[in-house]
Amino acid sequence: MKKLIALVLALTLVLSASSAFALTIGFSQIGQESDWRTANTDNVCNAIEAEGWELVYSDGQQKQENQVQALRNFITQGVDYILFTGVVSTGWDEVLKEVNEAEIPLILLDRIPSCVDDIEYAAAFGGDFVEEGKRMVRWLANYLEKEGRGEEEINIVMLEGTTGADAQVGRSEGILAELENHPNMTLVESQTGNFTRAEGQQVMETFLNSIDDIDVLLAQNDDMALGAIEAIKAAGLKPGEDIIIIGCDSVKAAFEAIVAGEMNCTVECTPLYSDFLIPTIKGLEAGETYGRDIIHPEEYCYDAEGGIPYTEDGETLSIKAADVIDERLY
Ligand code: GYE
Repeated sequence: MKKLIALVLALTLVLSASSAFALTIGFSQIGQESDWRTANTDNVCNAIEAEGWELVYSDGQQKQENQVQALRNFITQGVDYILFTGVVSTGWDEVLKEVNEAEIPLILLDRIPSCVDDIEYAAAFGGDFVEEGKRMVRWLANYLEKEGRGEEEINIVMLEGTTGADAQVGRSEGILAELENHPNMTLVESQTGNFTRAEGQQVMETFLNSIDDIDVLLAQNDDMALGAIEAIKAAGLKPGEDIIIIGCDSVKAAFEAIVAGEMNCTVECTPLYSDFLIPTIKGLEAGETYGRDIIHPEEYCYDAEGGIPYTEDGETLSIKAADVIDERLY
């Protein structure tokens, strides 16, 4: 009898140990460059752990070679799923084909690689970066109109994200395309600030030193806008008044800057993927398929007063940041 109890106990332990890690998920993340990234990492990792799945997390520290190595390690370890977002768009063909050959379901998140049409993936979810760029300029044009400045000559500087990142390429494309519709707006200078506050601040300093009359800053993420605000203050100017500042992401720190009158608008790009990701993995486990569509979340635009159109049809209006700041968790 004792032997039987011991056997049952041992079996229970083995079973509970294996079911505790029913799935092993490898997540190759880009790095920790921004508030957006921190929120994204926390959201994805916490959700996986809350399911009781094993998470193998790798921080690529902005280096493609680190991410390639991480993906190869996931293959060697035989993880059940790979979550992947690439620091730049190109150069993933070979390693993602290796993932395909290993028959590990690949879930593309956030920045979609340029080889997307040549690889197999189980599901894909990320921001519509071209649309986000367009929204930044549409909001600006409608804001200037409301301020009675619709006909004015407007000098714009731009802080770009990491060169070659899907989010940089897409937002630049959207911004440039939409600027074509506004001959009174001139993009006088554009440089990368690598999506970080520190570089946003440095590059804005050089803009301020070399360009006399800056009316608008378009920052391809909020962190760079927040860094630039410091540079603008240090130059004795009033951010949000002397220079109109538009960011992207809609992190809480940007809402705070808007409420303080130091920033004018932030176009949303949500980092919260878990509500998509967890049901998708459960669905895949149950044999469902998701096709090749890249799913974009529903996103908005926030500013000081609300009421400014930013979609192509002109029908959706910006939301007042002060009204939602308490709900923003990141
Ligand atoms: O906008 C930026 C982050 O890829 C959408 O990366 C993401 C971007 C986000 O560093 O803040």
